[in-house]
Amino acid sequence: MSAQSAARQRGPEGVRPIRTLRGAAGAVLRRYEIAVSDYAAIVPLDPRLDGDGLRKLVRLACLDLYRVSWRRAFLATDGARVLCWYVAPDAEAVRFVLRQQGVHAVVWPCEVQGPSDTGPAQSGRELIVVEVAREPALDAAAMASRHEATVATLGAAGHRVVRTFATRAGGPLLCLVEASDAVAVRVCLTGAGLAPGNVWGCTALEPEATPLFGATDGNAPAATAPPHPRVDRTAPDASAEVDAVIIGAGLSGICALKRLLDMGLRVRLYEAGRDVGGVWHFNRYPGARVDSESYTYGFSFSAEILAEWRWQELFAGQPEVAGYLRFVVDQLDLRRHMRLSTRVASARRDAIAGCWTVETDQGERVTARYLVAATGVLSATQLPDIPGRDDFAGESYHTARWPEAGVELRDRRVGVIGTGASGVQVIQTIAADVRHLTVFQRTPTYCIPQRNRALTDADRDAIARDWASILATCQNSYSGFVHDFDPRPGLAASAADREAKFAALWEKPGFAFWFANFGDLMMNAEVNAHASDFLRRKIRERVRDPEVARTLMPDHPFGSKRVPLENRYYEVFNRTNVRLVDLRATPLVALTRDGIRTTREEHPLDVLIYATGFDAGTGALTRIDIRGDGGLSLAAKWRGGPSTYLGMLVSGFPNLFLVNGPQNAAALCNAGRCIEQNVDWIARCIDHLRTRGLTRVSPTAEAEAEWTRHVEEVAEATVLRVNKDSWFFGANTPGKARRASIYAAGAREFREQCDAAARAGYPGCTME
Ligand code: NA7
Repeated sequence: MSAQSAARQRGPEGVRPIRTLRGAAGAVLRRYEIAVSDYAAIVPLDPRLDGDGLRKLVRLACLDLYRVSWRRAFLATDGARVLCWYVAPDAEAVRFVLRQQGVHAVVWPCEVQGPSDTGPAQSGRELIVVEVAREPALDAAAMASRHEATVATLGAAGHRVVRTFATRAGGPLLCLVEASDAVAVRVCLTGAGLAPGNVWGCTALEPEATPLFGATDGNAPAATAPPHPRVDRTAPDASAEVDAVIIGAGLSGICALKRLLDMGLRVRLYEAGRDVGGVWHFNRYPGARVDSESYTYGFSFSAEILAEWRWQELFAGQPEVAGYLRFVVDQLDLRRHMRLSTRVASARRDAIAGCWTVETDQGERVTARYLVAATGVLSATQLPDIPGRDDFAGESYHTARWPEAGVELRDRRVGVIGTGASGVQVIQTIAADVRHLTVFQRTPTYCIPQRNRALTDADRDAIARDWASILATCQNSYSGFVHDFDPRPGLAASAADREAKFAALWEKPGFAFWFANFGDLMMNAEVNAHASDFLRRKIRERVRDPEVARTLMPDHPFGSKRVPLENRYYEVFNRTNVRLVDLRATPLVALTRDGIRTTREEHPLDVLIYATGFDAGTGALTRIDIRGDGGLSLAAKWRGGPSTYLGMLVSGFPNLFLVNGPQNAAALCNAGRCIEQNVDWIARCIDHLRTRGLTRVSPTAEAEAEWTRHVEEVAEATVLRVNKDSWFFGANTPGKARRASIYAAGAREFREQCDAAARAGYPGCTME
């Protein structure tokens, strides 16, 4: 290829194609300038895979590299398996997927070991060699000599090595050799049971009528565009005016974006994080894990996504959930509607123009008719204002702002403040690795066993087969989970039957003990007391020191605070390197240079972890300067506590929609299920306006007051009335007015109320 034609074909990322390859079926695969990081996937070959299917496979397996442009990709098959291999430009890591080994999207830091000639191939003899070594003991010198041997072997066969690189992290041995003429891929994957030097013929890809990996730049020929969608500032939504702005790219924002785009709206989404995922992007602390059965947590609106995503664990860890959300966004090609690393600073309603003006911390300004706040129930972090906080000389981290690079905790003295869901997960995960762990507990919580496990192919087949009924169960349950209350009242059962039921529920995974318990568990204090007593006995059985066990036992009604799911949490307190500090008995006085001082003593620490939660429900909204009609600020309006209509609309703030806002059923709900319900209602409301030529919806002050009263009334009818000392009532945030911010009647009742309002033509709202 001449320099001129190469320049002509340069894509928007400066990608330079090297050459075009033709496969056996006459297909074309464009190749791009060689870069440094590689990605490979080996999956069983499905005989039904045709050209489109293979392309989809490539795209699927690539998704974890969405942030980078693809430089090359190809497929090879030995007749039973398919190998997909991609080359991408980020040099810090080797990423690969080995689905057969149950390893998914592993990212290992790597070191460049060999020459680094990034120039385009001049002849047909160059190679790329990637080796990932299994042996953890392999040092740099041994790895280098392994490379030398590989390079020598290849050189003897007449190949010129362009570069090699390797990692010393654990994992199966992977050695990929790209043959210079691209007619074959040699695979040496001993960890996968393949013989070294297997040669698989390349599978041809179809000519690219549509780009192989997604969107192209309109100015460049399709084949030269980076073949995977990127955040593209020149994407079609670059105008200063759109129909809707969405704040947040967590589950809610992604769901809302998809739905509004499907309705034909021009939509712009802003996300403060540098990637999509919302809480799943930020909560990277060790042990972060979803408490919903994974397969019920994701979106249900796309049959393709349901069919293609394979959950690995019954309760997925943070990397898997974050990977799922990236997968969804890329599958749906949503990135070009997003601005990542961009925080919405303000949103002001212009009543005359009938629009919202949104300004970001990046200086962007856009107007939109609709503003959808998908900011999350639990996303605005809370750092307690402890005296001397800045004096501490060690490292401190909030669980929900965990560094992407991770934190070295091994052999260090670590303190954790907080024993809510996040604290429990981090404590049980790190206890065995740290030199000493001090757990600072203010209020003990009832934790129930999560009983996580890997999902098998048989599980996944059964889930796919029964999907319709699983979804129906979730839709019709109290909290959107696969569990639902037993309609029998707890006191109708004999003491022995009650005990037997508690014991059976205890053995079940997830929230069964909470949401499949007796139907009046949350209403009847006596039934609740029996369940609470059962759980306290479990703590006593599991914790050896009776005094420590007593400190871990809550005295509030079960379920009146969010119930953490645990994996051997209580056993942590039998370890000699773990100490539980009861902050009720010995309150926290100050942070010192060397650690934490309580009224009794000083606890020396190297690292302090704040698992101290969030300014729940309203925090993420009031931290943005949102001003409605007449310049009224949302923060000012909610000074006395949140008030909304159905947790989704706010009087005085026309066309502002809250997904899972305060006073919604969402806080106690399986997020994926309730988010879809919220988004569906919002979309239908917008559709209602548009089909009638209307432009504005706002709840009446009366309807809002009525909903607020109803939310309070429901809370008073449950065991929540006994314990308002939680984020359910804003009690965990100093200075915040206490008012119920969750709708305790449950997701099913909530949906029925929402649907009734929509069917009746939104009687609680004015529409113009
Ligand atoms: P939570 O559930 O709000 O837990 C926060 C914990 O931090 C809780 O144990 C608090 O004790 C404790 N805390 C907060 N401030 C302090 C101070 N100043 N001193 C001592 N202890 C303190 O947040 P999580 O992140 O664990 O979980 C939030 C949600 O994320 C969870 O519900 C899941 O849905 C996912 P307290 O109970 O207030 O006495």
